[in-house]
Amino acid sequence: MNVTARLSSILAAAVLAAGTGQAYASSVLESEPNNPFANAQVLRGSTSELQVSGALSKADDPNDVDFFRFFAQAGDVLTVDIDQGFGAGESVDTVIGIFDSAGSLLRAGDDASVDPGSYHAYDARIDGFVVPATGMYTVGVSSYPRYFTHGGSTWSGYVDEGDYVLVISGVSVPNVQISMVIKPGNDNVSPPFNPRSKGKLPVALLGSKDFDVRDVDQQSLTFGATGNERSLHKCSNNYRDVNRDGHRDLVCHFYTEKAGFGPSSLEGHVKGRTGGGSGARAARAGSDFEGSAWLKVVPAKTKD
Ligand SMILES: [Ca+2]
Ligand SMILES: [Ca+2]
Ligand SMILES: [Ca+2]
Ligand SMILES: [Ca+2]
Repeated sequence: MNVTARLSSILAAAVLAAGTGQAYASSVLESEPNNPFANAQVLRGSTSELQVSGALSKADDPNDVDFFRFFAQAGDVLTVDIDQGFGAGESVDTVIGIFDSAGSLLRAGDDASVDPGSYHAYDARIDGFVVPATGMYTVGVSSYPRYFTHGGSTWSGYVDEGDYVLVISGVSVPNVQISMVIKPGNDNVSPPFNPRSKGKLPVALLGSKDFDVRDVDQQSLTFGATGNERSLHKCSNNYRDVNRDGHRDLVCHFYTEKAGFGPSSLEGHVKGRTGGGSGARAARAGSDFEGSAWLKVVPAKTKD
């Protein structure tokens, strides 16, 4: 297909997608190389749905297949769905597989009934996959007749090419509870402060064996009366062990004025997410966390 035809088919697909109520605004683009299995692209999301726009393309690899890795929890019921792969100018007949972290093929999927995001039954789908254990899982996308086998290799055969959208839904959003201290180093358990202060409030996010503070995406941090306040000034990156328990901690400074505290505030809340990094750290990343700590607000002076 020439470029103009390609472009008009993409536009046609976009218009049709809009017509069916399907929106892929939050899709990430595939990042090659995402094969073989060990090179899977890690997908992270703050919602229960992960979306990626990909292509099986000989320009990527003469035998292109695509792998995407994500975190899921035991009991999650997943739908893994290909949309816009075949029909309306698209022409790849997709097959998919779900693998555990060791590469065992747990489920395979091929043609399905036409759903709201698909034009043709050739788009693969797996419904009702129950996640057996909390951990990392991988979805592979290939084309008929190159079905997946254990380890992420495929049957040989004609290499089909084309764009697709992969939608993984039903992933539970992890929400890890962490410990924190407001005004660390102050011996008072509830250090008093003035909520109208122009100053900054130091908060220590306490690391543990399950929470490595180096994984924190610092720009994601919000802190204050509800935990949604965008009050971050900056974090210090020396990861000092504030409470001397052998785990690194992260001390961040937040603008007191932006934290939204009032005279009746009892607790401060922090919210954030892990993300970034590489290697084993990236594999652990991608979960939301929150923490709370007591605070004591200086009583307002009354004139009487
Ligand atoms: Ca690809
Ligand atoms: Ca690939
Ligand atoms: Ca579909
Ligand atoms: Ca198919």
